[in-house]
Amino acid sequence: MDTTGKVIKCRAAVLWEAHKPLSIEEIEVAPPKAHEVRIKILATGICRSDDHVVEGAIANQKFPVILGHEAAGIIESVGEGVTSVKPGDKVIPLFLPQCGECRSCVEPKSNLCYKADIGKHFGLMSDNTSRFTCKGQVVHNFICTSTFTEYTVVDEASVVKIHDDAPLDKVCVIGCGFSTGYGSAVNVAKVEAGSTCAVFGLGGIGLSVIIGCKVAGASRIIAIDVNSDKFAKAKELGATECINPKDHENPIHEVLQKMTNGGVHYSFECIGNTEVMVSALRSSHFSAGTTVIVGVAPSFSKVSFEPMLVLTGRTLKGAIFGGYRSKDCVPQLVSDLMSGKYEVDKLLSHKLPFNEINKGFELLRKGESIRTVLHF
Ligand code: CND
Ligand code: ZN
Ligand code: ZN
Repeated sequence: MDTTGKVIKCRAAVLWEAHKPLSIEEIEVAPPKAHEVRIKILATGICRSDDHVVEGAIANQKFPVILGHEAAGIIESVGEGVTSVKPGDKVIPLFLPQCGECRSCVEPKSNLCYKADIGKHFGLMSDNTSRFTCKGQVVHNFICTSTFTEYTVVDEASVVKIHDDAPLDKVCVIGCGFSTGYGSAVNVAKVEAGSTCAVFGLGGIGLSVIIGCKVAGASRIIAIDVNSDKFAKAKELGATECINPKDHENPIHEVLQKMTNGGVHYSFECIGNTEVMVSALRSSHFSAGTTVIVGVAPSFSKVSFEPMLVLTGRTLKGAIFGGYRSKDCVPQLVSDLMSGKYEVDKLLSHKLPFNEINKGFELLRKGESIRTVLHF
C-alpha cells in the first residue's frame, strides 16, 4: 500500500514524563513537509543519552517525547525539494545534522551544525511543529531524530544515504555509539602511534574509543570502569590493562600517574560524571596531555579544578559525535565497516523486539548490556 502523503499510524515508545517507563503506544506520523523525509526505522540501539532523559538528567527536554538517536532504516517518502535521498534508500538518521549552510557547516573546524537540537531540546521540526501525535497530544522529538518508533520524520539535514548492501542491524551503531567513541580518539584527540591512552567508562562509547585508539596505534590503552565485568570485552577490543578504581585506595589519577611514569598522552571521559572528568584531566601528562570529554553530564552541573592543571600545558576538549561532520562522514564509516577496517559486533551485545524496549533500558542500567539493538 502506498503511504506517500498520508498519515501513518504505527507503534512508538512514548516517554510521557521523566522517571517513568517508556510506553508502547499507537501514534500518528504526519507526512514529511518540504525538505523533510519520513523513514521506516528497522533497527535502533539504546544509548545512555536516551536514558539521561528518562532519569531526568537532561532538564530542559520537552515532553511527551519519542527518544532514540542511534538507528538505521529505509526512506518511506520524501517532502518537496528533497534531493539527497529517495524512497527505498537505506539511511542513517543523524542526531547531529549537517545543513551545509550555517556558520558551523562552513567553518572547517566545526561539526556542530546550528540545526542541532543538542543542549536546546526544543523537540520540534524547523517550522516549530511536530510530526507526531498520540491520543490527540503533540509528541516532541529528540535531538532531531526520534528513532524509538516504526516511522519518524526528520529534516533532510538529519539523514544520509548509506551503501545499498549495508547490514542495518549492525550499522545502526554508527548513528551514535561507534562514531562518537571512535571519532573522539581519531579526530578529536588525534591519538598517535606509540602513545598511552586512558579510557574512563566502558560502555558502547568508551569501547569505541578503545577501537579508535587501537586503530591509531596506541601502545598502551588503559581501560577504567567501576564494573569489572566490562574488562573482558575491553581487552578483546584492544585494552592493554584494565583497572577498577574500587580496587585502589589512592585516587585513580594517582594510580594512573604512577603506572605511566607521569601521566597518559590522551584520556577520555565516557561516563558523564563531572568528578571523573577532573580525574581524567589529572591523569594526563602535565604538559603534553590531552583530555577529551565525551560523556554528557547532567544539565546545570559544574566542573571545578585548579587552573594550574591546564596552565602547565594540558589540553581539555570535548566533542559531539566524535567531531565528525555527519553527512560527509557517515557513509564512509559504513563502507569502512563493510570492508572490515573495524568491527562492531562486540558492541552489539543484545537484540530485542521493539516491544521489550524497557527491558533494554534495564540491561543498560544494570551494566549488563553494551548496546541493545531493537528490531521491529
Ligand atoms: P554506558 O552507561 O553504557 O557506559 C558507562 C560506563 O561507565 C559503564 O560501564 C559504567 O559502569 C561506567 N562508570 C560509571 N561510573 C563510573 C565511574 N565513576 N568510574 C568509572 N566508570 C564508571 O554509557 P554509553 O557508553 O552509552 O555512554 C557514555 C556517555 O556518553 C553518556 O554520558 C552518554 O550520554 C554520552 C554520549 C555522548 C555523545 C556525544 O556525542 N558526545 C553521544 N552519545 C552519548
Ligand atoms: Zn548517543
Ligand atoms: Zn549547519
